[in-house]
Amino acid sequence: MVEDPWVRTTEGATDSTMTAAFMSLVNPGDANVSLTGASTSVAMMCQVHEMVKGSDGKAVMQEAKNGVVIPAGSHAHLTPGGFHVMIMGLKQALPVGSEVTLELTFSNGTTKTVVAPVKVFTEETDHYHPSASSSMPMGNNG
Ligand SMILES: [Cu+2]
Repeated sequence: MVEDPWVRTTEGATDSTMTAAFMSLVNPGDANVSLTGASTSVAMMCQVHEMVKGSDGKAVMQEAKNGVVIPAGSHAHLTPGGFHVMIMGLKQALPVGSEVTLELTFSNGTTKTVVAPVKVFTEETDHYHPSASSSMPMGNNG
């Protein structure tokens, strides 16, 4: 189950080709499940990202190869500064008040469609997505 999904607006963003989605994931089952991917019609691609500490002590984000594990009978949170669904290669602006439909893919083969409202996130946006574009393929798409 997915609770409180939201997507960061592109309004005022330094890089309006990408944003991120956040949410809470609840797993009422008796087996661990991972969020492994996502897709949306408003962008070229999505990736599950995690924040890790780089060698210089700064937080950097990278693809979460194993996705976000939602323990059996528990929950996981996608939050600014932690796990998030990176939305890359945006085809349109995402003003506050609009909505993004995301299709989430889980390790047990299920998918779930959620409608996430677009909201403002002002806190530390600058280092939140540092120089991500250098490692991302979308620069080639013009
Ligand atoms: Cu990211």
